[in-house]
Amino acid sequence: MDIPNNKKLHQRFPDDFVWGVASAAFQVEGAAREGGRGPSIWDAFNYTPGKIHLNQTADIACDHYHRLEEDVAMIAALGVKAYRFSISWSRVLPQGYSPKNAPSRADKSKLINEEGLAFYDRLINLLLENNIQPWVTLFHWDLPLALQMEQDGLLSSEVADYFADYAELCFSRYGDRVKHWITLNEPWCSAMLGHGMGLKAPGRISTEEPYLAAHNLLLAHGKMVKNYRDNFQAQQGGQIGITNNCDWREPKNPNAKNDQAAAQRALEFFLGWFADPIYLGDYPQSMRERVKERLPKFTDEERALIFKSSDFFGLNHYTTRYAEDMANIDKDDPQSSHGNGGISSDQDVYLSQDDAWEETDMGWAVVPWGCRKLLEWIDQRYDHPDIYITENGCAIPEEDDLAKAQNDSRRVEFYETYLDQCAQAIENGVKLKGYFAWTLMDNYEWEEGYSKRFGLYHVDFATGERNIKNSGRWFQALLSK
Ligand code: GBH
Repeated sequence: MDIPNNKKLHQRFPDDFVWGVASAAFQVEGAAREGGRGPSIWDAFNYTPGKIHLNQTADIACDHYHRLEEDVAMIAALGVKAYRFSISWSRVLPQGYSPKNAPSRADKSKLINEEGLAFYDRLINLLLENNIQPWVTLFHWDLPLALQMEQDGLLSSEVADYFADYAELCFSRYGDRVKHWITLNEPWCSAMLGHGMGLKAPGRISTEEPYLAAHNLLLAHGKMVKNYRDNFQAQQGGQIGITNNCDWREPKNPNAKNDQAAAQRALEFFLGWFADPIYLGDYPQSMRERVKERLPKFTDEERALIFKSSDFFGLNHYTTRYAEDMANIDKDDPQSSHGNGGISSDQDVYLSQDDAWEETDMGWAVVPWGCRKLLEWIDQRYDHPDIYITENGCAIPEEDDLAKAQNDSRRVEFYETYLDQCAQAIENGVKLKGYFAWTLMDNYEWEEGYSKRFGLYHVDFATGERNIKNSGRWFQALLSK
């Protein structure tokens, strides 16, 4: 293909801008029952019939566990200087517990899995040898199954302490080399999709549990950060933050006051839910008013733990929808409860898409300007934080045909237009400091199994063979300027 001339685009980003690619342990590693790894809630969800496309499992996934050298060489070939990956908690602590907190019934001799720890040592060292900075996510949804079964998972008031002890093990083993930590990936998904809508592990459906799970995740984040700041940061000199996800909400009728309010409310229920306690000290007022007693309250101690607990603002962004006030909508219309991205009766927001917007293979609309508007909203609401886009990308239908998959011009266009809007945001004063493409290679797309491909590299899941797509070449060209 003709690689478009992207020199001008690259010049619009500062020299120290962090360019990276991202992945997550459960989606790429495979080796589910090798090297002493224990199961996570996602292994159990995989094996529950009907939860995953064609009941596909992540037992092998990209077999990254056995292809480490090859995969790091692929990252290096892109020209990126940062790689965001996650650690599988149950690979390093197979029972979930660490020696600090294990109940007496646990098998103490097998709490720490040195073989699992050694895998990430190899990965980190390989990256550094290739001049690539590791950006480590501590939790990308794969809670050790033992903590779900024995401790009520994210609904347990004690789960935050387990997070903190697991994180401490990672800081102490890797913090000499890892200078960028992300505590949680998209707690909104664990709370809403995992405990509200039943779409992700642990598959629960409730109008109360999402708020409790979210509260405990915020406490877990706060405790992990406190531990790092108190015991490691001064000596190791790294940064620690959280990654939240948010899709933009645009008022359906930009001149209607109640649509403007609906869009604002939808953003507060989505991103403000997690970012307000960290940057402003409490849940958004709109949530406190509407969710009432189902929304936990912070004690003074909890508030202090969470307030200002992120050194940077991690953002995953994929799409945009229109928002309008539920009062506008015919509630008898079965469509009216569709796609609210939250508990609709709490938000009273109706979401929709424009017929003119192109959709990706996930059904998510491609709306580059929504990315800029979201960056500007964050910049204003949270007083100009350093923002890193830790995920952005798209799935397009590629089936298994290699030639077809490699010619992914729609993905090239996606990156080109979204990055153009990122550059505009920077030109408008937003402190956007980095951008990670999702994702390095086609992988296990959670409940969609292997049916949705987001990679810059194509993966043949029958053979494990990887091949670069044109979008990968486009990044090479962009970064070689
Ligand atoms: C991320 O989650 C995950 O971190 C990653 O593991 C995953 O592979 C990747 O995205 C691709 O799915 O505006 O109502 O249409 C994505 C979280 C939440 C993003 C829902 C899209 C659509 C809501 N997603 N959102 S809507």
